[in-house]
Amino acid sequence: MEQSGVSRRALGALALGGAAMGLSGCEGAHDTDLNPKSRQFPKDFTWGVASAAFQTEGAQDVDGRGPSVWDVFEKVPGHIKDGSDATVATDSYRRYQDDVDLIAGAGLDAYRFSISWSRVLPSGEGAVNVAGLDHYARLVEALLAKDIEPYATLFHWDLPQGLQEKGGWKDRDTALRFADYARVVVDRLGDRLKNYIILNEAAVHAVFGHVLGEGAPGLKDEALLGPVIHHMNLGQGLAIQALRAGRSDLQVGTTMALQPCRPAGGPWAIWNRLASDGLDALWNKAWLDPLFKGTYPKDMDEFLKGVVQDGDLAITRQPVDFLGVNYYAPAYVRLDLNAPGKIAVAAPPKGSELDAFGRHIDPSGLFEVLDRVRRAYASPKILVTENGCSDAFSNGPAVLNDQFRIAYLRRHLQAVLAAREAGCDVRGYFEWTLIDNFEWDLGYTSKFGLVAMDRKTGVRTPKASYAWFKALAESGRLPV
Ligand code: IFM
Repeated sequence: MEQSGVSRRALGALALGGAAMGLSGCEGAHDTDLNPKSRQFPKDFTWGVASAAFQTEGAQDVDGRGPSVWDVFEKVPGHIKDGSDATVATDSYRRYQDDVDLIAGAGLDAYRFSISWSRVLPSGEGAVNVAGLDHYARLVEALLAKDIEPYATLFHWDLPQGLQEKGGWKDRDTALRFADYARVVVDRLGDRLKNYIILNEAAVHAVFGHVLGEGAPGLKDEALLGPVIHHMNLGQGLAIQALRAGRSDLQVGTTMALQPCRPAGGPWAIWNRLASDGLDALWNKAWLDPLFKGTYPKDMDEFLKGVVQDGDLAITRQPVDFLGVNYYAPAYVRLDLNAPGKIAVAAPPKGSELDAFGRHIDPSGLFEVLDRVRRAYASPKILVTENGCSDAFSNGPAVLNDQFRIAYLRRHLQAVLAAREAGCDVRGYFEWTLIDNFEWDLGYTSKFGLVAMDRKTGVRTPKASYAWFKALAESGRLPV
């Protein structure tokens, strides 16, 4: 996948069926930057950084944690680009206080981390592992002690392997087990942990884990798509209900990887539009519509045949306190009759500015998804729960004077300001990520952090972007 340049990271997009994917250029790069009238964020705007358990914690066999699908996937030769694994990662299970000190040192208001389901319930269901929950209680307390608001994601792709072996998200039962897990978390932590993000980028887990085989559980079966999508949506609805039943004082939301889907131009533009609409349905609407409207887009009918039961859509439709939006780049799409779903990835327009992954750097795409959510879903409160960029792939040390990252963040934050001026209710921004960590199938070759880490010693070194982000969070003023 990596050589063909059509992986998630290469284009920030997807195709159904890797083998059939190819590249074709989109016509005409356009102006990507936005010019907000004001460069000042409001005083109560939330500034944070985001992370995920599997990418940071390490300590996989410590204190009774059970294996997740990613523990199994990372051990298969060839799955991880540099042959590495996440057994140590940023060692954050042990060094969480160092992380908290860095977050406090940057003057940030919030930390988004994820809870490892298999630390809490080692086989995904049944007996609770108190030692696992204790870790998150310690982390939450350490954050609160420094006036940092914890935001916990309940599912960031690390399904307990025990549940995968029973069918995983393909099966309805996993949705019910997910709600049980949410209940366990809120019972133990709900008195201190007030902000919950139910799912992280469920589209990525559904497509890359179940159709393209590039992420755990490593399956390549297009028929799984409908059941996995629906059971994740159902599990999300049930988990929201479980949290709300547990306590009435929580802020509950969910995070989606929203991407504008843009058709490749040229003589096939009309057909490419069909493919890009198909991708939009699958990638964006199949998650937004069930949550906000209790419906699925028409294009999902084929995939969902026989999956949705009576009453399910009343469960998927839940009031949320905020929507988390993760944005990196738009997706360019073309029709390919040989590709499953007839959807294939196209290259960004000629002349586009590309990031280290070859993805189009396009802050206007962030404006576009924020404004779309405002218009189509009754303007919910929004948190940008991830945005950021990587160094060029390398096994070597991180770039400490990371001016390219500062420019990327500045330009995307201009888009956030412009979206606010257009009426989008964006209340916060979480940069991805605090420390260079285990970037899934890319191992440690891809570095997104504001802070570098020496993997031999664990020593953390802030980059130029850390100081830049600190100045921004403290003043709320975006430099030109
Ligand atoms: O590292 C990932 C994260 O886990 C989910 N969103 C995208 C990030 C960068 O690829």
